Amino acid sequence: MCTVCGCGTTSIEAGERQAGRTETAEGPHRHVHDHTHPDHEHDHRPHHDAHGDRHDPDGRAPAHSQAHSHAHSHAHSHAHSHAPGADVVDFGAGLAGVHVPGLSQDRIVRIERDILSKNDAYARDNRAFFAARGVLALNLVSSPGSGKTTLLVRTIDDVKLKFPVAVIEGDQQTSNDAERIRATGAPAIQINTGKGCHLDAHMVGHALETLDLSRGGVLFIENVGNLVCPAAFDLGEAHKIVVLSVTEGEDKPLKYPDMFAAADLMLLNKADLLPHLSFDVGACLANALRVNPRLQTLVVSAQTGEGMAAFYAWIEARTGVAASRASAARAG
Ligand SMILES: Nc1nc2c(ncn2[C@@H]2O[C@H](COP(=O)(O)OP(=O)(O)OP(=O)(O)O)[C@@H](O)[C@H]2O)c(=O)[nH]1
Ligand SMILES: [Zn+2]
Ligand SMILES: [Zn+2]
Repeated sequence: MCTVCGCGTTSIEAGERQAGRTETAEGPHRHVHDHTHPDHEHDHRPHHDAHGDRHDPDGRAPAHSQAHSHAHSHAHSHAHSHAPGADVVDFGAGLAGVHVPGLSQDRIVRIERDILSKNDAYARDNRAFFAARGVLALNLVSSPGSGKTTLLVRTIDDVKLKFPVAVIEGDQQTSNDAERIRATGAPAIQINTGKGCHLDAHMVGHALETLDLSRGGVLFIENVGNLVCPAAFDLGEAHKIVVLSVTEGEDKPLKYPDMFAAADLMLLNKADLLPHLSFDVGACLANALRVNPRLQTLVVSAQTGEGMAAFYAWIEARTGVAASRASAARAG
């Protein structure tokens, strides 16, 4: 979890901000704060202080302004189990399910609850924003390199005449993926998370302020390549889609169960490579269903297009639902 990772140096790409369109804020929440814009410097604090809403950049305490040292001795208890002679040392066995040096399990649970409840409030705003516009938001999660961007590029090329598509790209650094998406003609905005290992709902809310999002379209959110942390963060999406590639091993759903439990659809990608591997598709799907019996699964190749039509049908069925919800909301 991100109490471990120390996330918090996010910057939302300024290149997409149009000249003269500073904070026109079509997005679900309007507030500004200290994130970096590559092309200019400004201090948002007066506005930020003025609106007084829940907002705490990164959810972390202010940094100390002066270096200091303090020597102390302390006793601490360990929340991991390693019975003498056992061949497993389990750091996930405690109350918090995670180990953070220097923090007790109770404290981790409290911090995590606080971070997640703030996130959930932003996610609700995002969800309301999508609902009002009939936008279907899909959050793509996976380990690095499973093929998310390749899959998105092919998907956009194949569906863009049927419905409008926009993309939010999450990466620790670089705008490479957003550029690959823009080459398809679809609007894309990059969120760089710096040291952060996942997108959160607050970051997505800011990206929505500048993204050119059409009513009734599909918003793909490509999360940071990481099979762990993005599972915990609701972005306001309709569905998480986990992309697993056949080069990663069929036991990934068992090793990283949270992600497969959080997803509604699994795309097993790079199927074109199966003739060269000893990967057991049946075993992989069975493992995924053990973790999440409701998970839908499709075997695809983003490279050859195999299986992709079924994915487009899955999306299209859901765009209809999003659109009819939006018109029902307008009517009633
Ligand atoms: N053979 C094969 N290669 C693929 C397929 N999909 C993606 N790749 C390759 O896998 C590599 C990683 O693909 P990306 O689309 O960049 O993966 P990603 O999930 O977006 O990566 P991150 O954003 O870094 O997490 C690239 O070399 C792709 O060409 C596929 O279906 N088959
Ligand atoms: Zn993390
Ligand atoms: Zn903010």
